[in-house]
Amino acid sequence: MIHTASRTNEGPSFSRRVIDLERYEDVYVVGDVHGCYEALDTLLSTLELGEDDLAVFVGDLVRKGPESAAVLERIRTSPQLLSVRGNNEQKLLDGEASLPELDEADREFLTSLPTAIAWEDGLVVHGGVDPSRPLGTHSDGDVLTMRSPDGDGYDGPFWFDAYEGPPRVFFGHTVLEEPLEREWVIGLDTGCVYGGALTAYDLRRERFVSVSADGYQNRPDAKFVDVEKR
Ligand SMILES: [Mn+2]
Repeated sequence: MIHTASRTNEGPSFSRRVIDLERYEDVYVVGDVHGCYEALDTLLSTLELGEDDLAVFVGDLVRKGPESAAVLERIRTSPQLLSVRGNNEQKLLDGEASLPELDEADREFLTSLPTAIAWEDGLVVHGGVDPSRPLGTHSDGDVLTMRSPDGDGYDGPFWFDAYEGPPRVFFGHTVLEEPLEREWVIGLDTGCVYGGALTAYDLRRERFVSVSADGYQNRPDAKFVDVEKR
């Protein structure tokens, strides 16, 4: 009889890579890039990552902006850069969208992306988690697309207004006017592809590092969430 590892008793039912943060010096978590290679390059230059540093991306590396292939190549060839899967990577994998410029190495990289990257008291996912349910009950699809537990719209209520960890969740997917820093949530999608900023959270110094970005798509103001005004 072949014994396969059961996931039921070993944590959440979504795919997860666990890392040991003590292995790294500086650690950053970075918001949605969406093919904005220039902004990515500027941010990485600003962070000055050394061999012992790490940056984890919240997914949505691709689509909407002009240089998805360059973004993927940069991330997959840099040992200091890791990413979770976003809903836009999932759309490519599911055949719901296509980017003809991607090559076989890009596709293998997309397939390899976990839904979550976790450490002792932190969790990086693209969308978020439903505050009304235990983490272990979430599927890959749940954490990829969570915005409001009641739907995918921008009308709220948003999951991150009700969530009380642990773990602290680092997320993108919902475009924010400003990065969000609360005890249990760090929101990082500041809409670089819409002319906002590309944002990193510096875990060691507990501060944001943002670079401004050229916009490639228009977005109505109502779809930038202004957390302070709600
Ligand atoms: Mn996105």
